[in-house]
Amino acid sequence: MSRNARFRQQLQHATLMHAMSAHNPLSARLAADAGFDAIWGSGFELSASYAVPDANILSAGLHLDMMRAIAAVVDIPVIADIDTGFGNAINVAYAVPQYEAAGVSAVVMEDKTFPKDTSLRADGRQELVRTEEFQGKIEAACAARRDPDFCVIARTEALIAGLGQAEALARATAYEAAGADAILIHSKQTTPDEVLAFIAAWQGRVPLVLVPTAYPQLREADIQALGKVGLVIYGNHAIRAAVGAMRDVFARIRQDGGIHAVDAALPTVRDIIALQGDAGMRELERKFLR
Ligand code: SPV
Ligand code: MG
Repeated sequence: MSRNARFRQQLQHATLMHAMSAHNPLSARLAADAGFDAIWGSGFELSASYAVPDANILSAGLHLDMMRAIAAVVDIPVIADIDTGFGNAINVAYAVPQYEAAGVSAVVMEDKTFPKDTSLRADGRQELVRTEEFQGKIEAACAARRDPDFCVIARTEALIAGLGQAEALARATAYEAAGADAILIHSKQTTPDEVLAFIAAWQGRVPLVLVPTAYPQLREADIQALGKVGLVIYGNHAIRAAVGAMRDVFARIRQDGGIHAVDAALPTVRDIIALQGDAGMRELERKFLR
């Protein structure tokens, strides 16, 4: 079964899938090794790794290239965060086949205006496009895919924008009607209450997707028990882990005046060489170098 078909089947049935964010192929490989079901090709993480805001500062091509590089080194599905789709429905129609050709299994597109502002920032600039306009973008994405198993996930930022449950439900319902394969409902409240209220009220047929960054107390077992959620995305834990680890080690080296004290606690150079795919290269050497 293809990677796309596996993703679609798992999203629609069976147990809750979990995706870990990645900002480069190495972080994706570590997430796959840890046992995550899928990779979240996070715009927030990629922006952070370039030290720029998550506000469409980076080009679409740069994100696309990173998704291609990630999909090349992992077997698990890659879910690309295409923000608002880089413009209107026309931009979406051009972007989706490129993501599909890059080896991605799904895109998540959000209903904000382009250029977007990041969702979890306090007092971010959160403006939504008209529901009909976003329906057109979903329809464009669905029409542009070549593999019917490629998934189009619609994300509503209605709760993030403070527009309330009724607007969030109306938008999610309209997005399902436009052909979305799943609905991502995002929230920046520090308790899961508004997301739980949304889930309880959701009457749609397609599964829901959660990104519980702001309400980490909601565990997978609790989400699974709700029955309507097909995917949980851990949106920024790769970059936060990397930043924390680098900050600690860099500070320690300055403090100690050398690398003598930190060395034993770090992954070995041999470990990194293995993560670079050294075994595969040695196999090529054995076969082809004469
Ligand atoms: C991302 O990881 O880029 C996301 C999730 O879109 S969030 O940052 O919570 O908006
Ligand atoms: Mg994003």
